[in-house]
Amino acid sequence: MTINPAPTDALLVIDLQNDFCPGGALAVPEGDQIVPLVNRLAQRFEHVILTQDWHPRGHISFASSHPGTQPFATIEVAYGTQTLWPDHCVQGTPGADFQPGIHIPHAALILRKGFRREIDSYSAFLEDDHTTPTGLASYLRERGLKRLFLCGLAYDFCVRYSAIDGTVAGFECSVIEDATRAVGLPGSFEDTKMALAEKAVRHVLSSSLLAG
Ligand code: VGL
Ligand code: ZN
Repeated sequence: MTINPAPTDALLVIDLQNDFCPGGALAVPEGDQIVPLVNRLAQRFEHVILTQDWHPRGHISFASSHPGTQPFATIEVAYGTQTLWPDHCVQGTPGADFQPGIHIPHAALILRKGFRREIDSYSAFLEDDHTTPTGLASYLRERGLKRLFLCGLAYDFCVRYSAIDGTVAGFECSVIEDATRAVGLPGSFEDTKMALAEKAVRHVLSSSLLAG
């Protein structure tokens, strides 16, 4: 199958930042390996949007903000269950910078998320209270963008929730399976596959987008 990106399609590159790559604070296995592929995919799209996980110090998602807890444990917070992480993507630090191999000069929007201390935001559309919008849906609608292809990090967190919220907001979402990698907490990869299938989010391969 060949997919030719249309002028109403956008590539959404999720959180391709140093802290999510090997050597980073919350390294996703092989996270850096998708960078050349993402660069090539981006050339096929007129519209590219990058997201950037962007937390203040003392963010609610950091285990260090909750004495007595460890990274990867979960706690209950006002908006539900929160997985705790090592401190990562702290605003203005090198870990929050984009992976230096990314070369997408025509990307029109960099959307920062997770910048409120009291709410995490996996999704590029809604913060984790599932209510507070980031503004992305309005941006896409105003620009006439209808179909989204998602890549980046991490498959089982920010890619997952962005694809689901994007679908609920009325955008046709596909995940480019080989241009993403998972954190891989117990069961998280399998849960994500099921959750995306349930919302009719498609999985496509980069080859189908690069062929045409
Ligand atoms: C992410 C965990 C914490 C992600 C962000 O980008 O998938 N995961 N913050
Ligand atoms: Zn984060």
